Amino acid sequence: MSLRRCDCNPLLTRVDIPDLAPSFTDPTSVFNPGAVYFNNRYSLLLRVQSRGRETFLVPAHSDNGTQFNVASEVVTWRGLGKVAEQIYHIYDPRLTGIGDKLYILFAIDMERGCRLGLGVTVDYQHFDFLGIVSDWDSRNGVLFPEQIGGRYLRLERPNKPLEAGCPNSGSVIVLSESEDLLTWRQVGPVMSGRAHFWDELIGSGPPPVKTREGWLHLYHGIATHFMTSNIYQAGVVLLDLNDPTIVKARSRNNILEPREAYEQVGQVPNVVFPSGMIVEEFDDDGYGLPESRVLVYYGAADTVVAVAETTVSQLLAACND
Ligand code: BMA
Repeated sequence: MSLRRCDCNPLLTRVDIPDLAPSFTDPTSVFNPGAVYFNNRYSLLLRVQSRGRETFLVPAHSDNGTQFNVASEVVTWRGLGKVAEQIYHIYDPRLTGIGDKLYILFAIDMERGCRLGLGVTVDYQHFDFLGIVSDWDSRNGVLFPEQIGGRYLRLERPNKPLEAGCPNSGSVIVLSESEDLLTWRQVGPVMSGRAHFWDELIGSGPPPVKTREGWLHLYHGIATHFMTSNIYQAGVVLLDLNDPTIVKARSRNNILEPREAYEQVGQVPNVVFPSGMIVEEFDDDGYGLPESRVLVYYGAADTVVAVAETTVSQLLAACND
């Protein structure tokens, strides 16, 4: 198997989260973390859900990637007050370092639906809200770590109504571009869900990582079991370095599926949701080294955080399974 769960799993559960009154005490769950190696440490941005079902983002840091200290403060966004409309939840942050800045793309649930929001930090202590950066309903936005052809690029999964009474979701990941990170246009589709198979609905996982072979990208696929239960799994694709709308290879099988009790049982059963990926070694030109250790952080059953380990070359091989 290309992804091996760490013995330490579940990596973080609600008992690892300190009481942070007035935001929360004794929270319900912690899941879907963003992850990055930034300023010489492994850092997560945790999605913590209170018993009031409010959502908070909480930093956590580590020296080795598998033992984390959770900060005793929640992220407060400077500049968020300029949004007049009520925001219900800010969640599923995806982290991308560009130069000395760390950008955070996240989903925002608000009255008009779900939008992508963008934030930035340089020290992982002060967080600035930059704006709502999708005019359309969208989720699972992930920023590329460098400009390509003079443009910033991101992958995202626009949301469409699927069935009456069901939340919006989607089966197409698209590429979008921007000159200034704030105003975005959709360039075109990158990949679609495969009806009847493990990835009927899809959405980006962690931000893509540059390798000599192409952009390595994890995504989640959802098998919709007669619309009664959704099974969230992880897969991997390889996108062309110069034109990431071109899929060079895509795993036929999932590379991680709910098998452990902490993945199968929780507030949303049968979910592995990869949201952070840290490649430890790059060459001088910024390409991930084939033998580099890769840590994949994921939410399990919308209840706990888990981590799995692999290498760049194993993920590349899985693209062609
Ligand atoms: C998706 C998102 C994720 C969540 C998953 C399973 O639509 O809301 O945040 O982990 O559903 O509930």
